[in-house]
Amino acid sequence: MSQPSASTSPVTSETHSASATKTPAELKQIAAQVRRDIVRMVHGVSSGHPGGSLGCADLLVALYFRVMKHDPAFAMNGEGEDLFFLSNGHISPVWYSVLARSGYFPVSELGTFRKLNSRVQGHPATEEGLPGIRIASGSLGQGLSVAIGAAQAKKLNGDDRQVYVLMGDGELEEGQVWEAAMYAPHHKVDNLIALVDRNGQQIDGPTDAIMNLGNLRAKFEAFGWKVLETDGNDLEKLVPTLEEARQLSGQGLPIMILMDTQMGYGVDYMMGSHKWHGTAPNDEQLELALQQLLVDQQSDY
Ligand SMILES: Cc1ncc(C[n+]2csc(CCOP(=O)(O)OP(=O)(O)O)c2C)c(N)n1
Ligand SMILES: [Mg+2]
Repeated sequence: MSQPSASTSPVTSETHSASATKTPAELKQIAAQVRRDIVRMVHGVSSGHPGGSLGCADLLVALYFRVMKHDPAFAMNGEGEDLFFLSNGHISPVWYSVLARSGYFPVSELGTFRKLNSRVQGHPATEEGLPGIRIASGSLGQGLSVAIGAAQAKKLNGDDRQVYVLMGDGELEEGQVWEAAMYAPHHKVDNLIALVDRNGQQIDGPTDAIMNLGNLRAKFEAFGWKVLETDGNDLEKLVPTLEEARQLSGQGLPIMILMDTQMGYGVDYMMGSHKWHGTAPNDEQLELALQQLLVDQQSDY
């Protein structure tokens, strides 16, 4: 199954800036490779969270390969760069893959996912010094608060770049999210672009059944946010929405993007149910997934 190293792949290490001009077709290819990484990582250790990871692959690829200004040389303070925080830390496979394929650390390190002494643990953490990671996450509900703090620090430092944070929809059931949601508009944190992975699923079932989130647009608008909605699995819609959000920043309001996705997107038998929130595919299921995730120039680690 081993393929040529990442250096021969179209998915190469380079410094990405907001001016990068990868087309949606190129981003799609990278996203398919990232999805291959995700299913192989969780299969390799029979654990982890493929569902949300697959659903958010298009977003993370769009951010790191097109929208964000960032430097894989990685400086913890991120001065002069856009910052990304993954609040729903359980979908670490997608983030690790995108970071590795952006040049933050060797793609081969993905093969150590969830293993003893690996830097690539089940939930992102900072103590191992993995480039790209600025906070430990996985305890749901905290990322929006952290991102607000980072955004305010940028303002105090005269740094005009943006802060992005991704949350799960089930994660919105955490009370801390709403305290942060109230704080950001009051303090005019308008260099913040928050995103919700609205896949309608959480660990135990559909969000509607577990605790209905109601009308999220109305709720965030009532709290004073500028709200955009988009299809998180259609790069032709997602990229323009991310660009619109950037245009809208700096106008006094924090920005919320409600992003409709499908848990497990790209692997047919994983879509449409919460079952694959935290279940790894077996050997046969992995092969089936890889057959559906085709890439022109495959570069599996
Ligand atoms: C504070 C806290 N409570 C519970 C959990 C366990 N947990 C991990 S993922 C998850 C479901 C979250 O749902 P969602 O944010 O929609 O993520 P998805 O299932 O869509 O990936 C739960 C309850 C946790 N990680 N942190
Ligand atoms: Mg969800």
